Amino acid sequence: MLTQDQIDAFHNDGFTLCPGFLDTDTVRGLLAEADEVIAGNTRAKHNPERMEMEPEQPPEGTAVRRLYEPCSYYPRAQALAELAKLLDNVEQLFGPNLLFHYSKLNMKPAEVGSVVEWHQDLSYYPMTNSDSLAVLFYLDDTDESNGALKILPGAHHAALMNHSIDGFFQGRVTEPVDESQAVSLCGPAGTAIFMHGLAPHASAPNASTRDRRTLILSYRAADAYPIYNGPMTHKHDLHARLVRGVRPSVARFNMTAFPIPLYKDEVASLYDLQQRSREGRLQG
Ligand SMILES: O=C(O)CCC(=O)C(=O)O
Repeated sequence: MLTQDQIDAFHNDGFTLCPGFLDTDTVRGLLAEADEVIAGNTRAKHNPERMEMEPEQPPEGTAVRRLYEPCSYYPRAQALAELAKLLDNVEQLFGPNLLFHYSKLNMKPAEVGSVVEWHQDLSYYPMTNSDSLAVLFYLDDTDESNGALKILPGAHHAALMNHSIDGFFQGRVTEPVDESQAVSLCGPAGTAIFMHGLAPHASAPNASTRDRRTLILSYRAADAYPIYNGPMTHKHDLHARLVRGVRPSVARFNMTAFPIPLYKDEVASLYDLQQRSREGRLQG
């Protein structure tokens, strides 16, 4: 179970760190499963619904940027999503009725792993309430040199930061971020980070010679209903499923306003969106 200090840290700072959450065998199993999925894929030939490749490589390059929805498609990751110990922890934070929301495995491969710019997860999928979190499992020893997660402690208490320009969603914070307030979350393989959906976070490219694979599972309170925003709402909720308790028939609200992300064009992913934003292609 999470200790009271960990629960307090989650509520006060927007995150809590649990080193040793996964044992070595579980980490090895999850990595072996990912290796099997990735084997034989190249930038030129892969299924874009299951994985996204690093763009800065030749067509025969094999560096994967992200696996999509491992907890829906692959048995070891799926078992993790329903692990009682994990759900017990999420229940300590958000109560007995819980939805699994989505999953991804960010590969951040050695020497090429892409940047993730500052953003808040909930800016992508507005909900009636903000009881949403991501659990990030480091599958490699992680420190600043291979792209540890950076976070702004306590910033989840404030209103959602601006993620738009000219009314169009950019997928990244567009107001100044005071990086001097950021902390880097480092830890050995097996560390779990429980991160609130409103916590601003980012990570640098991986310039090191060591991979930084991170399996990310998102959960939310079952009374957090999506605010309808066209096809992206459906896309973001495709893998949602009840994993504990019941689905209340009444949506709970805990915010007075929620910015709606207005997409300029169809985008493949956060990376794609942030890249287009950097290039100034998402403005009015
Ligand atoms: O992989 C990372 O460092 C951050 C992941 C993240 O924020 C995301 O995929 O939304």
